Parts: sequence; structure tokens; C-alpha cells
Amino acid sequence: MKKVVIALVVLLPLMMKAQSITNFIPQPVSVEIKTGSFIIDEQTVIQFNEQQKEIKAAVDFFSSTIKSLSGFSLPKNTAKPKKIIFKIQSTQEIGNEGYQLSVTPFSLSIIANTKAGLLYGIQSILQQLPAIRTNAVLEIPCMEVKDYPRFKWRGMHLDVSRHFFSPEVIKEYIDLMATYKMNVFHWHLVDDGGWRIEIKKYPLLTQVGGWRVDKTNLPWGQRPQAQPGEQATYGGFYTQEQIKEIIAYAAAKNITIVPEIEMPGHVASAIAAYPALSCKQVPQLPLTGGNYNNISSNYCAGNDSVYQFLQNVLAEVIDLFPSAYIHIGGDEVDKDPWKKCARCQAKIKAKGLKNEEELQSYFIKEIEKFVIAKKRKIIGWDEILEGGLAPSAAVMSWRGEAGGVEAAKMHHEVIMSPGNPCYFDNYQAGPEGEPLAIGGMNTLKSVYDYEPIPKDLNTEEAKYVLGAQGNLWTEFITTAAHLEYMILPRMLALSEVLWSPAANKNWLGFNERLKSHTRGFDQKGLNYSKGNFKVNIKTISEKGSLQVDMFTEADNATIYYTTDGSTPDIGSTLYTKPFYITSSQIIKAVTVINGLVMSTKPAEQTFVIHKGVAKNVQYQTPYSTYYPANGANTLADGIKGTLDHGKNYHGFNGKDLVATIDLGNSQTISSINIGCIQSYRSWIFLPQSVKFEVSTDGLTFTEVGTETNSIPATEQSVFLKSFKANFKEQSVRFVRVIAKQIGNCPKGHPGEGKAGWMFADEIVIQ
Ligand code: TNX
Repeated sequence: MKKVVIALVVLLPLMMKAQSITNFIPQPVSVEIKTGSFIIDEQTVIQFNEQQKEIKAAVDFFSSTIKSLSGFSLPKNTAKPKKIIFKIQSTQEIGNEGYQLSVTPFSLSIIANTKAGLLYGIQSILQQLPAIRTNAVLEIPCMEVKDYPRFKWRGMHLDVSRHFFSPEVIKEYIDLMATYKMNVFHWHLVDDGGWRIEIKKYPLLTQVGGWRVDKTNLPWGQRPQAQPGEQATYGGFYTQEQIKEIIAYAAAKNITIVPEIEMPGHVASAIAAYPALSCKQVPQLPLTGGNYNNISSNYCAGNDSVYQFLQNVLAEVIDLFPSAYIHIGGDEVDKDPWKKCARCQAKIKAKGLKNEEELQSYFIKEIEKFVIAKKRKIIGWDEILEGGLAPSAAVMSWRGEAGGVEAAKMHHEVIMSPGNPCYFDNYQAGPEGEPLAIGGMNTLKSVYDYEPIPKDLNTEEAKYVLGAQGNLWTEFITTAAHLEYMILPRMLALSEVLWSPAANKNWLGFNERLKSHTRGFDQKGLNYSKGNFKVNIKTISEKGSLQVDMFTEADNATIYYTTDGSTPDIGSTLYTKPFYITSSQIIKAVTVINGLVMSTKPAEQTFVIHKGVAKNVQYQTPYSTYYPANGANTLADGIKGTLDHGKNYHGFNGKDLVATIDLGNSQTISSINIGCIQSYRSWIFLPQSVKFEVSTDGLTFTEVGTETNSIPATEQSVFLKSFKANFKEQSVRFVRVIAKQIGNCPKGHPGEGKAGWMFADEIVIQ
């Protein structure tokens, strides 16, 4: 009896531990955890049918991973008491990529219809084991799992044109994708900044188009263009041999590579190699950054030899890539060069086309004919809908979901990849304290909450949505560590969106399971974002009173904050519920888990309580609907903007800001100021001057001061500046602020000659 008790005491913690662990991401369709665990040791053998080559590949992957984690070389098909069984056998319900996993103390079996299913079963087991070699026993909790994906297109995209990433980095990307059961790698091989795929018939595409003058030390939008005579030293390309190897590497992990050969725009690199491909036919170099002045980036759509060139290129691409889909780009084509080109205009006439949109559509349809003749299908960005969709094209919806909805209603296949939340080049926290990004904000939770089937589609139409994809454009990403940071952990959230049944999604559960994955990233030296821990300070302004609500996406977390500008820690005030702000202050807040401050930089928000708060603001010309911030009252809501211009600012494009605030009754005031932001890269410039006026009747206004801006529009850091008037106390009811635009973007700016933006966050009246 005593023995039994001792045995139980020893075994119980093990059994309990086994029962509580599941580290699956994505969460399987069904998991039933049982008592006990299967331990991989010298008593363990792998059993499988050696005649089946498909199984052999999966077994090899499994046993080499176990070897690297433990040092064991698992024997195969011999007699041992504990068995790991891999079987391909026809199994209902789990489809092409599903698996059934059954773990008892004596056996672990994975059964699937295909090698893909076996591989995913293996990935699920590996997620229960340590990420690197440790002295821990390799122990898997007993369980029954049935699992298969919700969507068949579970994609990740990578732009290797703006920055070239070596084959090793590409393989690492593929490994990460495979771990999380993603199955399509969209390889963006062509763009203005570099042509990255060897094409035997046109060697200059990579010899010339693959290299640019190195301006990597500057952020994308600030890079000067290459000057004649400068050496093109930055870049690289993949040889066809390397590409074949990467395709095979990915295929072994059930990942299909969809190559993107961008056209008819975004091809300054191809034109650098062969200037005759453009309308102007003038020599140029590949783009160093985002400055398009005097650069040709479109193919000439009126020149038949361009179509011939593209057919030859695509023929080589199709020979290399077995993918059913070939991505032909199609996005962001500036039609201006076509309007000025005699050949393009002649083509429009000859083909009876209405305009340049139809010329783009004609272009894509011509290419589609060729791709279809080669027994493949085209896929393009949602602009390919404009001017008429090619008959069998699939659409990748990136400018929101509208393009995807339209295409699905027309019974075309669709991949959802809306900028929000699928653009992983956008910020995931901050932007304070985060590496410089292109803009936007796609937090971990926003990715997790994404639903790829839009409500506007009925069940029949919804079937055309094959899945979704995370896109990683690399204008601002120049290293492998930064690349990891942008996809980890957002890709994990997306994997659960795409694989798990919608009913199984659970944000808190995901947070819990995520912990073992981030521990693994730490152990493997993978760089990942902790942005999920950033406190979100939400403000509500209503009838003159301001309320603050704070939350963090992180599970099991508390928030501590200060109101005096000092850095918060666990000794600061604990946040419990929303509260009112009645005096000007700056709130700084951090997330704390288990006594540890998680945020790298506190979140902060400034409040100014002044005489104009909650008063009515009238604009002479309305603010842009792109920047509604907190509604009509934004410039008098007491909430200051931060470096994130997407929040708390009203934006004015090419127009002056003329705002009148009615204080409701006579008030004694002696200063007015307005807060503005300059963000050169985002085309946002300070006003050239701000004039402040007051009035007692709202009809006759008197100037109380004008401040002229002395900071040049070419100043490229992102910064805030207040414009101010201090004057002798006076009693007034109306305040008018006139901020004058600088006009067009300055010389040398990517938007030179086009209207700039002006942004303001608050008019402070005291
Ligand atoms: C738009 S998404 C682009 C890319 C940029 C990206 C930056 C798409 C089809 N075109 O060329 O890299 O935005 O987020």
C-alpha cells in the first residue's frame, strides 16, 4: 500500500503536468488530453512502411529533428516496447492536409491521407517538445487529436526586391511558415528596386537590374536617386539552380511557392536592364528608394516586343515553378506615361479600348492567355479588376476587402490580404520605441481577430475565398533579425485564423499557448515583437469631460501608470477602471506580468485641459475623410497627438486649415496655440504660418498674433511643433486659427510638385 502511495506521489506531478500542457498554434480542430505521457527514449522505435516514399520523407524529418533535440537516433522498424507509428491510409473527414494523432504511454501514431498531413502531425508533436536541445526528457502528453485546416491558402509573402535576402534567410522563413502550418510562400521577386530571378534569355535583368547604388543607410523615402557614375553595389539575385533548390526545400515542407513577376508597373529594375521596354526608352538605374522622379517604372503597353519579352520570361518562370498560380502583380500602375506615349495610344485605338484602365486590362488579359496556354492560372493584385477582369484570374485583395468581394461575387478565386490587418510591414505597437516602419498599425490582436470571409458574401460566393495571406514588404526591413521581428508573433495569429475552425479561436487561450512559443524564440535566438504588451491608452471625450480607459492585449497582465511624466513601474498607480481627467497631464503606462514590466517603452498620452475643450469647431474647408480621428471635435478634445499621425489628427490635403471655435460665451483668454506634426516620409509638412484671431460676435475678427514657420519642409525626422500667440488678456467668444499650407511637396521629395498634407491635433485656448 505504502509503495502505491509513493508511486502516485512521484507520478502525480508528471501526470498533472501532462494534462495541462498543450502548446498548439494553430489550435487543432479537436484535442482530447488524456492522463499520462509518451516519453521518447532508448526504448522507442519508429514504425512505418518503408515502401512508401512519401512516408519516408516525413520520417526522416521527424527523426533528424529528434536527433537534434536529444541526440537520440531513433531506430526504425525493429522490436522495441514503445512505438511511434506513421501511416498513410485513407481517412475520412481530415482531407488532404489533415492528420489524426493518438498518443498513449506506449505508442504515438500519426495517420493521414497524405505526406502533408503526416508533416503537420509531426509539427504538432514538435510544438510539445523543447525548442532546442536541453536536458529535458522528450515527453508528449497522452491525447487524441483530429485536425485539418479551415482554408487551403495559408500564405505569407516576402518582398525580396526592396531588400535582397539570401537563400539561407528564405529557408529560415520557409521553416517558420512550416512550423505554423502555412502552405503558400508568395515570393515577390520583381520590383523597382531590383530584379531577383535569373532569366537565361535576358541576363541583364539580374546583371544590371539586380544591383543598385547603395543608400541603405537612409530610410527608404529619404534616399537620393542614383547619379550617373555611381557604383551599383547593393543587391543580388537567385540563380535558377538556387531557386530549384528552394522550391524543393519548400515542397518537402508542404509549401508551394507562388512567384510574383510584377507587371506592368513597378519594373524600374527591368527597364534599367532593357530601356526599350519602357515608353520613353531612356537609360536609367534601378531605384534606390521611394523617389520616382523622372524614372520609368511601367512597361510600354503599346509595344508588341514587350509582350514577347514577358512571354519569354514567364516561360522560364513556369518551367521552374510547379505552382498552379503565377502572380503577375498588376498593382499601382501610374497611367500617366501611357497617356503620353504614342505607341500606347495607338494600341488603345487599334484594340478599340476606352482608356488607359482598359489598356491595363488588355495587357493582363494578353499575359493571361499565354499563362493559360501553359496550363497555369494567373493571380494579380486587386487593381486587375479595373478596366475588366481577365476571364480566369484570381484576385489578391489588398486595398481592403472590396476587390475580393467584387471578384468572389463574379465567381473568381480570391485571396484576402487587406492592408489592415494583413500587412506585416506596418507597426505592431508604438510607433514610439519601435523600429521605423512604413506606417499603419496592425497589432497582434487585430490579426488574431481577422475573419477572412467578408459578411457581404453568401455561402456560395464565400467558397471562392481560398484563404488569406500576410504580406511583408521590405522598404524598411534590411536585416533577417528585423524580418523575424515583423512576422513574430503576428504570423502565429494569422496561422490560427487560417487553420483553426472559427469556433475554436480564443484570444486568451492563444496568449497562454503563445508563451511556450516565445520562450522557444528566445532559446533559438529569434527576434520577436513584444508589442502585444504595449498599453493602449484610449480616450473618450464627451460633453467637455475626458475619460481615460487603458487596456493591454496581453493576458494575465496588470497596468501601472503615472501622471507626472515619470517612468511607471510596479510602484506606480495600479489601473483598475476608467477615470476622468480634470487637469492637464501626461499619462505614462506599462504592462506588468508576474511583477515584470513587459513594455520596452511606456505608452504615453498627453492631455491639455483648456477653455476650448468640448467646444464646437467649424472648418471653412472640411478635414480629409481619411483622417477623421475622434470626429468633428478633434481639435478641441483635450487630446494631444503622438508621433502616430493616424490617431488624434485632422489632415488637410493641399488646403489651408481655417477653424473657428465658439466658446459659447465670453471668456478671458491670453494665449492660443495649435499643435502640428511634420512627417516628411508621409508627405506631412508643418504650415508655413499660423495666424490667430479673436472675435466677440463671430463676424469681425482681430488678429492677436501670427507665427511663421522657420523649420524647412525638407527636415526629415518626424517631430511635433506648436504654433502660438500670447497676447494681453481679453474677453472674447470666438477664436479663429488660419494655418497656411506650404503648397506642394518640396523639391527632391518623392511627391515633388504634388499637394502636401498638413496635420493638426489640438487648438489650445488659455
Ligand atoms: C503597396 S501592396 C504596394 C507595395 C508596397 C506596399 C507597402 C501592393 C500590391 N503594392 O509596392 O511595398 O504598399 O506597404
